[in-house]
Amino acid sequence: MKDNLKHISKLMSLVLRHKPETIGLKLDENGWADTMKLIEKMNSNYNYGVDISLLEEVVTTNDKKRFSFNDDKTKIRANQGHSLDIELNLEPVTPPDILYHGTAVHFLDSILKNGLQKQSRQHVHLSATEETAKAVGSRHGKPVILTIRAKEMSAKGYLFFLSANQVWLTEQVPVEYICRE
Ligand code: HQG
Repeated sequence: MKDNLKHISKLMSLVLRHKPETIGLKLDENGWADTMKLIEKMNSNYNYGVDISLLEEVVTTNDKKRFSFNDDKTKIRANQGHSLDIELNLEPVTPPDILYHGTAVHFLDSILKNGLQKQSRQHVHLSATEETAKAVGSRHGKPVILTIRAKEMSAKGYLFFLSANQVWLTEQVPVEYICRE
């Protein structure tokens, strides 16, 4: 991704997931920002020269498809990863038998004692592939991939959601459903 697009994307992750107040932006209860307001507030705080076509480029070229517009592009939001208390309004979906969670070795003791907790985010994030899980885990240190018996969890009543960018989300994963590869 071009440098400028990367800066814009990072700023959007910050304001659309965690701290809209950094640029004086407000999100609605479903995490949507007014597209024009976002452009105006980014430009009044940073010199990235954002306009609608740059924003469209970020949305379509973003490596993890982190953001979506609504149908008429008047609103924009992050697809997942929020620490803000917003309601994404996703429908529960039955997961595949197995999902993966990538983490770092230094978290293992705690995870195998307490299960996977959502920490500062709104959900625990799970991946459909080991490859993605490894990349997620590597962000925190030496990666380790955990196998989650998702279908069994779902049969016991735990809810799973699939974000618009194909990240699996759930409230927590108790220890008994976690295997170390
Ligand atoms: C760990 C990125 C100790 C958990 C990625 C993780 C993802 C525990 C860390 C998205 C624990 C939280 C989310 C416990 C969980 N004890 N550690 N009981 N339970 N943990 O960043 O899943 O690039 O909040 O294993 O691709 O790493 O931002 O979650 O290591 O989809 O778009 O606590 O962020 O996407 O870290 O990553 P995070 P995550 P973006």
